[in-house]
Formats: sequence, C-alpha cells, structure tokens
Amino acid sequence: MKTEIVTTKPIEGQKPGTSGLRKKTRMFMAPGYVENFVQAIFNAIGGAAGKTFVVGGDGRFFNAAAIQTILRMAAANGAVRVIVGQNGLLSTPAASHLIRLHGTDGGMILSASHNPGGVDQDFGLKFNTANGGPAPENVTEAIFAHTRTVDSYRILKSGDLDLSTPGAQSLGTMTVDVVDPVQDYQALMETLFDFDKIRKMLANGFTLRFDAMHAVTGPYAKAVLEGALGAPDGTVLNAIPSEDFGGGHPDPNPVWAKTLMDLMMSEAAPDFGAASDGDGDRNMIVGRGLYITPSDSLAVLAANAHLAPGYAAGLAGVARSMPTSRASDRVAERIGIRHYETPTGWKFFGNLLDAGLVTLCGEESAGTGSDHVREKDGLWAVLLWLNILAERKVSVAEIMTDHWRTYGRDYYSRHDYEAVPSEIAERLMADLRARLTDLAGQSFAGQTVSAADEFSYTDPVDGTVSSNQGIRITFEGDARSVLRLSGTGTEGTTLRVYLEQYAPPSADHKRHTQEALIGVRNAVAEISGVATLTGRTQPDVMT
Ligand code: VG1
Ligand code: CO
Repeated sequence: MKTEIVTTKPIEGQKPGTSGLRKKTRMFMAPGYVENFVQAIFNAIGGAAGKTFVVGGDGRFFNAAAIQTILRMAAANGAVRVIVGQNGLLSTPAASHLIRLHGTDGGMILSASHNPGGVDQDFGLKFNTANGGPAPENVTEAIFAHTRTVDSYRILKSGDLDLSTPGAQSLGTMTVDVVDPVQDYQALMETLFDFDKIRKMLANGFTLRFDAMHAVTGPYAKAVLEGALGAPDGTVLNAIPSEDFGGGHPDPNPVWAKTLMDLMMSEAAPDFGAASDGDGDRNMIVGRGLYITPSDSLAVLAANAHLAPGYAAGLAGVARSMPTSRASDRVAERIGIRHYETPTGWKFFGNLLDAGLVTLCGEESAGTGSDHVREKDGLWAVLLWLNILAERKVSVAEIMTDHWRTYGRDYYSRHDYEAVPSEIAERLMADLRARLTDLAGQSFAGQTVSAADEFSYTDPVDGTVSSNQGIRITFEGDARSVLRLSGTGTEGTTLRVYLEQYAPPSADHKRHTQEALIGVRNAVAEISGVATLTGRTQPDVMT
C-alpha cells in the first residue's frame, strides 16, 4: 500500500471550542477538512510515528467515513496500532476508558454530543490525551496553530476496512484492533458498583426507564441494565443508535427528553427515569414526579457516593464548573473535603483528577463523572444513583427532601438564547464587561448586586490561567447569575444565562423552580438588556 502525501492549504474554521471541533456536517465533509484537522492533531503532538490511538464515535451521519479517513492517515503517519469500536461505535466514557486501559497515546472521538446529527446537522471531532481526557487548552491551541500552517497531509491509498467484526487486521504496517465497545466498559462498572444489590432491588419490583435517545448508549444500557442487572426488556427506550438520532436532539434535558419527562410526571411513572446524550457522557435523572437538576444530582452523589463499593473509602474532593450551582460546595464543606470551581468544559477537571485532588466532578449541563475515567459518564451516574437507592431503600423524592432539609436548596435553571447573531451576543457581553466594576451596590428590579466579576481560573496543578470564562453577578439574599457564550454551537452564538437562588434548610422547598428564580431573572434581564439587544422576550430553551 502506498502513502500519498497530499499538498493542502489551511481551511478556515478549525478552532476547537468547549469540547473539540464542532461544525456543520457538510463543512466536515468538504474536501480536505477532516484530513487537515487530523494532520494538525498529529503534528501538534509531535507526530504519530510509533504511537497507539483509540478511535470511535457516536454513530452519527459521517461517523463511518471519517473513521476510515483517520485510520488511513494514522497508518500513513506511522502509528503502530489503532483500537477502534466495532462498527465505529464508542461512547465518550468508553473511549476514555480504553485509552487508559491500553495506555495509548490518546484517542479521537467523533461526536457533536447533544447536537443533532445528519447531513444538514452537526458533526464533531475531539482529541483526547493519554490520560483519557479531552486535550487541555495548551494542546488544543497547538492543534489550532497547526491548522493554520498545515501544507500537506499523509494518507494511505487503500480501500475501506470492514469494522463489523471484532479482531485484528492490518492496514499497511499498522494493526487495527476492532473491539466490542461495551465489554471493557461494563467490566469497569462492575468494579465500582454493587451489581448484586441493584439486581435484587430490580427483582423486588423497583422499576426504571432509560431513554438512550437513539444514540450511542443504547447498546451499553441494554447490556448493563437489561443484561447484567436483569431489568425487563423494554427498560431501555430508543436503544438502537441511528445516524440522525431519530430526527431529535440527543440532549437529555426536560425539553428534548420530553417523552420520558411526561411519563415520569404521570400516574404510570416508574420509580426512576434517566436519559443520556449522543455520545453517552451526559445524564438526566428523574424520580417519580420530580426532575433532579444536574447541580443537585452532583451534590447528592457527593453526599452518598461512599455507599457504592468503588467510593467506600470516601471522596478526595469534588469539583464543579463555575455556572453549576453551589449545592455540591455545601456538601463538601460539611463532610470536610476539598471543592473546586473550574471553567466550563470537562478538560478543566483533568489535572485535578490526575493529581488525586478530587474524586467527583460535575457540570450543570448534565455531566457527572469520577476518577474512573477522564470524561463525564452518563451510564455511570445512573448506576451510582441506583446503587445509592438500593442501599438507602427510599425513593428519589425522599432522597431529595432529606438532602434539602440538611443542606438547603439551590433552585436552578439555565436559559438559552440560541442562534443569536454573533456580533449582538458579543456586544451584550462587552457592554456588561465594561460596567462590571460599577454594578456592586446598585439595585435592579428590586435586587441589589453584591458582587460582579468575570471568572478567571488558575489551574491549581500547573498554574495555567484561563480568563474570560463567564460573567458572574451575585445578589443580596444568596442569588447568583452567570452569563457566558456557548462554545459548542454551530449557528450564530448561543447566550447562556444561568440563574440560581439559595433557600436555607429551614425554608419550604416545594416552590416551582422558575417562580423561585423570578427575582434574579428580572434583575439580570434589566442589567444585561437581553430583550432589547436580541429582540427576544423569552429564551429558546429553559432547562
Ligand atoms: C456545553 C456545556 C458544557 C459541556 C459542553 C460539552 O458547552 O455547557 O458544560 O462541557 O457543552 O458537553 P457550551 O460551551 O456550549 O456551554 V458534551 O456532552 O459535548 O461533551
Ligand atoms: Co456529550
């Protein structure tokens, strides 16, 4: 087989965002687009010669073709081995695990996560480093720099490989190992959780539904929940991954997982409901009649993780992204463990996990995970909840009531304004930034600002500074709002407005979330001028 060295020139629009490179699928399909980016990755990490990688994706449209290109390029760049999921499928947490299990030099994950899939929808490509986690900023910046200078890429002239059966095959001098995507991941879960206990709880009549949203967790949830744990057939909904996720957004929140939400709020609700996203790293948890915000879920898991065998020794600490509510901080303070606040994006947790400073991490966007891999992990969060429920033998609602009685409640919601023209979104942020120092002490819609700043993070392990990570405004009476621009959208700019209001342990915790937030919502609307600037009176999505 012959290596071709193809002359190329840089292509615009290859700047990695919150979670790798995410663009319209047709952009990825343009000649040379994938090739340039993959060559930039190899160049940025000092070449691929002699190296081993993991490759897999969420099965969306263009997944299979992109993987064939990556394999041919890895071979032509001198890689010795690539481990690839059968049929090109690997959930993000499973890919992270394989990188760690086999000690590879990194991996490439093909996904646009919760964004819809299809030829007119979204595609993505993310590089993970040898620790199994998303490349940190210095690596993504190096990759981006190489996308600006790349002038040729190497690719093997060969036909497509058959990735439908596990086993080893050769591509030039490189070995391609096709592996079952579920097996090693499932084995890892069995080391962390008490499968016997969960199995008994299910056999005794505990009911659940897991919505895989036509995405990659279908096969994982089938094998673990219906297979190993013996839940009845039909427990996993929408279990077969499809190229366009059944035409929906594979985003596990009350808006996009509405069918499951409706079931959970009905008379026919099972004891427990959950959903995961396109690439299997997010989770939504719902009890009978009660949605659990991801921020609360992180706090509950932090308070109860020791009930699962994998965490019986207790937690080193817990980290949350800045816009995530402070509910997990309250738990950490009470049980006397470290807590950290990081910028949005899982890559910022990597150093804390590697250094053993934290065990659990979470984001308000439905991401929760631990030091078992270096990504957030949807099915893991579901299993940890089930393990806790099997130990405590109470309902999800009882767990929450008990939690709020102990710690107080952080009412929480995120309001997204999608596809705002970029210059308007940027102007809104710039106007606000210019006024930040004057805000403290002023009142807006009856709320007095106690502090306002822009979040800048210094990594406690390597000292890297990441600035401009979102504007924070706190109000007297323990309310907070955060404003930031999304780094995963593919159309215009998404403005995210995060709202929270704390109610102490003695208060009544049965208020409707949006009502509990009305004060901070009106105040931040007045401060930011969001309605005037965007022409919108309502957000597009409230989660
Ligand atoms: C969003 C979320 C963030 C998450 C990121 C990737 O980013 O807010 O918390 O880490 O998606 O999630 P942004 O920049 O659009 O707010 V996923 O499931 O892609 O891996
Ligand atoms: Co995801």
